[in-house]
Amino acid sequence: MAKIDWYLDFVDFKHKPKDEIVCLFYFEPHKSLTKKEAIGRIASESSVGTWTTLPSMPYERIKKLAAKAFKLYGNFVEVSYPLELWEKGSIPQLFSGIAGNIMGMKGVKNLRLVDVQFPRSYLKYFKGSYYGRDAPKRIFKKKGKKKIITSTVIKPKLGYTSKEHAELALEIYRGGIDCVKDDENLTDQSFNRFKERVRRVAKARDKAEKETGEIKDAFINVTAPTLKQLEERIKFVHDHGFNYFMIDVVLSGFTAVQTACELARDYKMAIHGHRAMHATFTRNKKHGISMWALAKTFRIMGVDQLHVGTVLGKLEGKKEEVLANRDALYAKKLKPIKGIRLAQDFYHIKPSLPVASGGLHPGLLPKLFDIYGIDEMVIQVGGGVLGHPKGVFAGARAVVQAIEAWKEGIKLEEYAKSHKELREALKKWGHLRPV
Ligand code: CAP
Ligand code: MG
Repeated sequence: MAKIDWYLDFVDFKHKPKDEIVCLFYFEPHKSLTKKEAIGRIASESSVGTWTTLPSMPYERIKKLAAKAFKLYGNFVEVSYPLELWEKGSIPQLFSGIAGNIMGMKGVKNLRLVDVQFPRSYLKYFKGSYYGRDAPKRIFKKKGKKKIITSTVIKPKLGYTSKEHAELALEIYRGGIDCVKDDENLTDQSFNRFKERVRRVAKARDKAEKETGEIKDAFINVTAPTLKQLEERIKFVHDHGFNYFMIDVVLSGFTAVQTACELARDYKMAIHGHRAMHATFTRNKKHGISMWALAKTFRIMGVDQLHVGTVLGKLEGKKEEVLANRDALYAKKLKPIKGIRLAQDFYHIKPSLPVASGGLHPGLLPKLFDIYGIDEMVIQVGGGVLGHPKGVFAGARAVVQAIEAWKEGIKLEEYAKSHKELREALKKWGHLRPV
């Protein structure tokens, strides 16, 4: 009987990828399939194939474009993709293949895109971020080894008027925090109009800079319903003197993020990437996309800093995952870790900064910094500042004091003896790990 499918033509254990994109997948085959039949389907459906043979197609030419499942170990498969498959510089088109239809294929019970290895000839179409890991130095003029950018999101998430928002921002700035941040769901609501908020926070920033002599900025959320409005919002933030803007990168989608990255480079701005909705497909360890594959992708697009977890805070993310996320953003070169990541050289793509946020408060900061173990990063402490028993200014002071203690290698409890705001924070939260 004539063959009805050609899936096994996409399996070649002798193949040695050269100058190709390689993806690492975790997979579980449909109960009626062998692993080989399943990986043939993954490679086929993510490149040129379909469910049946196509007698009229130019087989030899199409075969050259076909992906190849070339390495299989346990439930992991490595698949290589000829570069001609991919539109130069287009992340949406890349993911239409490597995380498109295959995620819904019957041939696999579960499928997770664990990592993507980009060759130099693919990376050359990406510029990476404008500031990346240099932001603490270039924007905030921070010196010395441990350069931590501090930020506070105004809480509750929504409900303040832009006037109240800016008044809180001023207190947070005065307390010593570098940046105030919009929450991921604050954009342009009736009670807090985007433009009004930008104008007022800019005034608060200028006032605080004059009073403190410190450089202040803000992660204002430019997430918008259309690219046109996104562009207008970025320009408006830029025109009010901010170095940053924030965008919900997953909710906005790859095209919007690539557009924002281009604008950020044009305006010489840094992008704060919030990852809300990522857990829809990163949390399940058997199905979806790993956060570090996503983080790596946002880095090459040009996101300067991205939320990637705290281990200690209120949102999920085990230590080895958060460290894999950190490395995907911050490392220059990565060695492979079986079942976690492939080797990766980032060449000209600047390191980006991890953002640790979610359930943080002063009592957790030294341990957080020890877990991350790097000299530059961003922390965001929202409830852990706004919830301080002595108010917002004291909350900001307590965060600054906890960082000072860490830098000087002094235990928080010791440092708190001579720093009342930290003492009050420890009295309320201690070293609580919120759930
Ligand atoms: C944190 C936060 C951030 C989360 C996002 C919130 O506030 O503003 O959105 O950190 O999660 O809305 O929960 P708190 P992640 O500081 O008050 O917890 O950083 O994991 O993407
Ligand atoms: Mg938030």
